[in-house]
Amino acid sequence: MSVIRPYGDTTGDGMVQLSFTLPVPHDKRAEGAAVQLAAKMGLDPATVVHAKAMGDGFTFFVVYGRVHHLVDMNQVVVAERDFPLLGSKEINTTIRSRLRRKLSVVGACIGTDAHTVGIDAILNVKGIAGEKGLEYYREFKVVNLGAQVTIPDLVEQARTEKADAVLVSQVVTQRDAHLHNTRAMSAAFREAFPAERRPLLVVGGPRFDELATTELGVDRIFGRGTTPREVASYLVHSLTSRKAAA
Ligand code: B12
Repeated sequence: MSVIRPYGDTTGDGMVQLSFTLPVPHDKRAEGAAVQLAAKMGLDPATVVHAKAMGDGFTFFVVYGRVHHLVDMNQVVVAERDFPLLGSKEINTTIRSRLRRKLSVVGACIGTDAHTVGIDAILNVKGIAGEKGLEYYREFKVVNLGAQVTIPDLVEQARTEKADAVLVSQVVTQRDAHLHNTRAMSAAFREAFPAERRPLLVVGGPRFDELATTELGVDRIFGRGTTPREVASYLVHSLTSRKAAA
C-alpha cells in the first residue's frame, strides 16, 4: 500500500495525538484555545485528553483528533544509509589493512552547548544501546574535547591530532544555534586545510535534518538514535574510499 493515513482506534481512522504548551493558566478557556489551535492545524474533530498547569501561566496539553491528510510512501525522501554496516572485527581489520595506521578522531560540543551525553555515547567506551563507543575499537585514536569548545580550539586540536575526522555534537537548537555553529565550523576547517587534507566533518544531534549536508558544508549528519557502530562504519567507508580515490 503506497498511500497511508494514521490510525488510533481503527485502521485508517486518521487519529493522531499531539502535545504542546500554551502561555496561559489552566482553565476552561485555555482548553478551548487548545482545541481551536488543533482545529487550525487540521485536527477535526479534536479533543483535549490531558491538560496540566506548568508553572505560573503555562499549560501543557495532549490533544487527540482526526486528520484527513494522506501520505504517499513513494514520495517520501530520507537520507538512506549508503555504506555497509560493519562488525567491530571488520572495522578494525579494514582500518589496519587499508589505512595502515590508527584512524584519528577528534570530537566536541561546540559553541555554548554543554550537552555532552550524545557525543560521549558515540565516543566513550561505555557507548549506547548495547554498543561500545569508538574508544573501544583498537584501531581508533579518540580525543574527546568535551563541552563548549571554541571553533579555533577545535581546528587546532584537529591539526595537532592529525584528525581523519572531526565529530561535532549540537543539541541546543534555540535560534538555530546548531545551524549557525555548524556553518561556522565548516567554514573554519575549509579555510584552515587544503581540500585534500581537510578532515571529514561529521555533525550529530537530535534535531538535525540529515539531508542538509550540502547546505551546512559537512560530509555527514547523524540524528536521533545514532549508534557508535553506524558512525565507525561510515568513517571506515568514507576514509578508505577517499584513500582509494587519491
Ligand atoms: C541531559 C540534559 C541536559 C544536561 C546536559 C548534561 C550533559 N553533560 O550532557 C544539563 C542539565 C546540563 C542541561 C542543560 C541545559 N539544557 Co538540556 N537537556 C537534557 C536532556 C534532558 C537530555 C539530553 C540527552 O542527554 N539525551 C540523550 C543523548 C544520548 O541523546 P542525543 O543528545 O540526541 O544524542 C544522540 C543522537 O542525537 C546522536 N548524536 C548526538 N550528538 C552527536 C554527534 C555526532 C558526531 C554523532 C555522529 C551523533 C550524535 O547520537 C546520540 C546517541 O544516539 C534534553 C531533553 C531530552 N529529553 O532530550 C534537554 C534539552 C536538550 N536541554 C535543553 C535546554 C534548553 C537546556 C538549557 C538551555 C536549560 C537552561 N535554561 O539552563 C541548558 C543548556 C546548557 C548548555 N550550555 O548547553 C532543551 C533544548 C531545547 C532546544 N531546542 O534547544 C532540551 C531539548 C529540553 C527541553 N525540551 O527544553 N541539559
